[in-house]
Amino acid sequence: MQEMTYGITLPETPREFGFFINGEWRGGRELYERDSPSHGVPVTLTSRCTPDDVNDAVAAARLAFDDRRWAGLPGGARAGVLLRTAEGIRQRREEIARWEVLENGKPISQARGEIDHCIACFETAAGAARLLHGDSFNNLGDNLFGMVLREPIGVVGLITPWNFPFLILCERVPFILASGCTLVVKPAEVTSATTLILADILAEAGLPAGVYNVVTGTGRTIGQALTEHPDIDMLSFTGSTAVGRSCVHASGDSNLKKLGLELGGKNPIIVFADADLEDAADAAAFGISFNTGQCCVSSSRLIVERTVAEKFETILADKMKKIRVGDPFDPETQVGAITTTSQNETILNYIAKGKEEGAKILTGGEVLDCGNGRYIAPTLFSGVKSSMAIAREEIFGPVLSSFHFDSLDEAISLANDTVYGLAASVWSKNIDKALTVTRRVRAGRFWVNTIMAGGPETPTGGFKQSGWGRETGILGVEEYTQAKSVHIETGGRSHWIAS
Ligand code: TXE
Repeated sequence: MQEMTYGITLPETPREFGFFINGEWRGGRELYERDSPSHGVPVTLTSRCTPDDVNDAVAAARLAFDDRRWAGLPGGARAGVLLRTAEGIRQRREEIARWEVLENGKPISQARGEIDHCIACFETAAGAARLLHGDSFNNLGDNLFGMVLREPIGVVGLITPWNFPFLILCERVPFILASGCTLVVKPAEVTSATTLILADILAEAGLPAGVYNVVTGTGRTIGQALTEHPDIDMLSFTGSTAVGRSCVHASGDSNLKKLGLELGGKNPIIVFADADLEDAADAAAFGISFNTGQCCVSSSRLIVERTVAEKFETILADKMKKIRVGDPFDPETQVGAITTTSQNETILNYIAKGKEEGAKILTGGEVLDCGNGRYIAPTLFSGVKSSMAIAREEIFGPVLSSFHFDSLDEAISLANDTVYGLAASVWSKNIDKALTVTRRVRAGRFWVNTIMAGGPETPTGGFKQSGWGRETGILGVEEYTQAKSVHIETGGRSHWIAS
C-alpha cells in the first residue's frame, strides 16, 4: 500500500473481487479494471460474469425462496439478521467509505454520511420486518371470515447505478429482505466493490446462503439477462429512463415480471420573493452540487420570482464559487470528481450546448485542475428558455438552469413542464403559497423550505417518467409483497344443489 495525502492509502495493486452465488465466492472470469476517477490509478478488478452465472445465481435465489429458508422464518428472526447487518456496516464504515471514494469519486465526508443513512435503512427495515402484516374482514357476514395475507413476491433482480453504489443498494436490499424475498443483485460495472462487501456482512449476520447473490458485469449482458430472466418475479431498476424503458419491454417479452423503476429527474427548486433568500441560495447551491449533481433528486431547474431573480442569482453564484471542489479524500472537500469519462463528456457537451443556445453562464462552466481526476466547476446558467436542451434533459452534473416567473400559476406550470417527476423543493414564508405548490407540482418527493431532507421512514419514487413504485419506508417493504385474499367459511354452507 502506498501512503496518500490526507492520511488515506491507495491500493498499490488493484484489489480483485469475485462474485457471490449461493453463499460462496466464485472467480475465474475475465476481469474489468476500474480506475479511481479522482486519482487515475487502478483500484479494483471485478469479474465479467457470463449469462450462465446469471442462471446459477437465479437458480440459487429460486431455491432459497421456494424452500422457505428465509420467507418461512418469523419476522423477528429476519429483523435480527438485518440489525446485525446494520452493526456489521457500522464496524466496517471506514472500509466501505474508502471503496466508495476510490470507485465513485465522492467526498469521504459525504460517503461516511451516506453509510450512516444505510445503517438507518437496515434498522428501519428490521422494524418493518417485525410489523409487516395483512388485514382481516370481520364484516362479511357470520358465515364468512376474510383475511388478506401479505406474501413476498419471490425472487427479485436488483440493478443499481454508479452514482450512489452503496446508498441505493441499501435503500433496496433490507426492505426486499424484510419482505421475505430472495435476490440477485447486479451493481454498475464501475462501482461493484461495496455491493460485494455487503455479501460478506450479510453472511456474517446470519443470512442463509442463496438469499443474497451478486453477479457483476455490464448492463448490456448481465443486466439485460436479469431483465429477461423468466424465473425472476420482480425487477427493481435504478438508472436512466432509456434503460428503464428497455426493462419494460424485456418484462413484456418474458414473464411479465413486476417492475420497480427509479429513473431520471429534472427537479425544480421554486423560490418566491418572500423566501429567506440566503437559506434558499444555500440550498440551491447544495442541491445542484451534491454528489457533483450526479443525483436523481438534484435540483437542476431554479425557478425564481422575477422581482428578486437578479439579486438571488448574484447571492447564489457567489455561494457556488465558494464550493470546495477537489480530492475527495480531503475531509474539507464538498464536491469530488465526475465518476465516469462518458458522464464527464456528457456534462461538458451540455455546457457547450447551453452556451450555443444563448443561455448566460453566471459562474462555472469550466473544467477544474484539481490533480489527477475529472473535475467540473459548479455552473449556473441564467436566461434559460424552456426549449433549450439544458432546460429539458437530465444533465446529471453540477449544472443549474435558472428560469424566472411572475405569478404562482406560472411557477407551477414551469415546474411541471418536464416529462419527469422525481422531486421538488419550494421556498416561501407564506404557508398558503408553499402548500399550493406542494399540492399542484407533480413529484414523488417534496421539500418545503429545505432540500434533500428525510430518512428511510418515508418512501421514495417518481411520478411520470421518473418511475414506477416506491422504495423505503413501509411502502418500500409492501412493494416487494403481493396480497392474497383468503375466505373462510365459518358456518354450515347453504347448498347450491338441492339434496
Ligand atoms: O445509466 P444506465 P448510465 C441517468 C443519468 C445518466 C444516464 C446514463 O442521466 O447521465 O442515466 O447513465 C445497467 N439492461 N442516470 O449510462 O445505463 C448498468 O449496468 C439492464 C440516472 O450509467 O441506466 C447499471 O447497473 N441493465 C440514475 C444501471 O443499469 C442495464 C442513475 C444504470 O445504468 C442495461 C444513473 C440493460 N440494457 C444514471 N444497460 C438515477 N435515477 O439515479 C445498462 N444497465
